[in-house]
Amino acid sequence: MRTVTRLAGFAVGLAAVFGATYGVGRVVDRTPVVEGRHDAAAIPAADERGGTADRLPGGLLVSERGYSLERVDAPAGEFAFRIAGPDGRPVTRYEVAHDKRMHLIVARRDLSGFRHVHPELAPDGTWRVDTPLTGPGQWRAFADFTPTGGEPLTLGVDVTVPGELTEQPLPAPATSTTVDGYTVTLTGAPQPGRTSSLTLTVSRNGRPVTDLEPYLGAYGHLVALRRGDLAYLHVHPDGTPGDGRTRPGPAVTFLAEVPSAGSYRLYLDFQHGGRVHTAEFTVVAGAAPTATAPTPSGPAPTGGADHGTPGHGHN
Ligand SMILES: [Cu+2]
Repeated sequence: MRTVTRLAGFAVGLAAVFGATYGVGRVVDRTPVVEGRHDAAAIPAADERGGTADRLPGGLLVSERGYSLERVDAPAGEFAFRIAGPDGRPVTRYEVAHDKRMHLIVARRDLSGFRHVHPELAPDGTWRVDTPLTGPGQWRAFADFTPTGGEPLTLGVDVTVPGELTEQPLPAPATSTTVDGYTVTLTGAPQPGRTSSLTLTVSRNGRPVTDLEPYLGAYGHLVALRRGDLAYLHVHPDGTPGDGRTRPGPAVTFLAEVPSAGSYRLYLDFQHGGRVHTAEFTVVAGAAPTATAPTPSGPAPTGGADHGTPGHGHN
């Protein structure tokens, strides 16, 4: 599997589209500008498409490489959108990636409320799904897709759901969490600018779970969102069901690369007992590795991906 596929969330950016970042606030009404959005401009100029040294994280832009995410008015209880292509018309042909032609991920700006759903495509190019926005707040919606004939792409848009919002503090970093009666343990720590191995281990009632079920073509599906700007990283397991070496648990290993130091929220979707469960973790990239995190290559020389000048003085 090509690296670019495995790290599908790392949209290979074009410097020319950075300016579009500043347009996001205008596209969506009533959404205050979030300071962290400026982070995109701090990322060093990316290579041409296909470059590997510098990557713009996915999901920061509402429009990229000629494709734009456009919300469509929908009845209450439904979320609808289109992808406009380089010719301005709705895209109707998509490649299947990880079992689906469209992955829609939503989270609030405070990283709460994560949902990962799969809309249905109408012939006119409109994607519709029962709304995954579960309550009031400032949400970010990510469309993760591959247009036929194009490269994988993740576009993001802000969505406001009116109502009283109680902002949730980001949970403290932890290496273990529970969800639906499962205990999930994380080993490994992301290191900015290089690929790190993250292993999630699932148990229930103190026993390792060794019969995880394939979900979206894998034994686990991991999304990472960066605190502050919700840069989107979609990482996939190191191995797929049926490849002769990947076991159905208890451990699922991912290869992930985060673009900068900072706090990230990890969301692991896994299927067991016919149901999908989501385990969440806060991790801090760039912190000292934990004892369980192997760092075979020793201290990393600083890579090109984290040379960005932090901010640019709007305070
Ligand atoms: Cu999906």
